[in-house]
Amino acid sequence: MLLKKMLKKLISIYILLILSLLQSSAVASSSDFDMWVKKFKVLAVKSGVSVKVVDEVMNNAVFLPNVIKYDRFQPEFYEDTYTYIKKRTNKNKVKKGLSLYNKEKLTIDKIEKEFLIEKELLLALMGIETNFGKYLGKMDIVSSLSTLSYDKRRSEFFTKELIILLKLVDQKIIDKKILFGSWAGAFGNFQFMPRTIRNYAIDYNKNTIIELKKTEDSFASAANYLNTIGWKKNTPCFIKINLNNNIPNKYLNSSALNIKNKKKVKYFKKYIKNYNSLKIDKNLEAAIITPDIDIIPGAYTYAPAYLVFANYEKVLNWNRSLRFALAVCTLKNNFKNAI
Ligand SMILES: [Ca+2]
Repeated sequence: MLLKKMLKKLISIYILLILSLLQSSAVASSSDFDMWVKKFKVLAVKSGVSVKVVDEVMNNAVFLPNVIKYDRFQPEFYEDTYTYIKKRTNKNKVKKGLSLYNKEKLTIDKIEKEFLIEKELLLALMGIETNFGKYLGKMDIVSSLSTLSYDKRRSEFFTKELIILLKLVDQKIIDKKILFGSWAGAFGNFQFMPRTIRNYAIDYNKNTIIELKKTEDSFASAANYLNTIGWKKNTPCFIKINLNNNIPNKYLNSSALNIKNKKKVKYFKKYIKNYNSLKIDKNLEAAIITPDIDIIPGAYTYAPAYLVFANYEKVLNWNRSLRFALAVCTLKNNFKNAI
């Protein structure tokens, strides 16, 4: 009995100890975050943001544990390319995009002409980024950027993004009251990070403020971005090919970071089974991608395979993912057949 009592006592002491430790670490981490906010405010003012805006915006910043969770445990990507593309470019998506286009036809057509960017591409990007404005994200992006700047993993990158965001608020380019977006700080119909807003976003309807959740400003900003980075209207993005297995490995790209070994299409003739039926200018420069090789265990090495062109790399510029760019250009083609 005595032993049992002692054991009980020991357990309760142990639990108390654990609880107090947990509590003190929670207190420590929140005061650490407050310390970080203080230091960050000094840095922001030094970088040229007004004291007033730094205070107004940063006084509401809180540490969001979920943001760290999303950052650490981004679900590993096991979908093969076909599944990924099929899910994101289906008939429903086209239907939804068409209904938006029919409502906003005048604005979207005008933007297409002015920036030389196909409306189908703009619709495809918006459809894949936010399902036409349905998933804009509900996170307070000042707090998500603050959490990621406070966190060690990519602190430098997110600190810069946060300072850019404060400057945009300070210059009254964007409204601090509507800063809700993704857990990683992306914002609006096309999910722009602060740096993208600064570099490419425009106040298309000239009401002195950039509204990236509204059609006029968001479509014009996306079109301006694509035009500035060099998207060429009416030139191809990618074409599917069937490879012979005599293709040297060095020509197979499976990383979106750096597309290597570009040649004229005709150079690849001996490696492509369906070469003669490719409806494409054979003098165009292209590279070969095989996106499933590194990700899907046991994937058949040479399928699926695609020839990708300069435009494809512009979409990678927007988002470094081979599958994302394939899905965007596929959805673009689906719109082309439907509009
Ligand atoms: Ca505006």
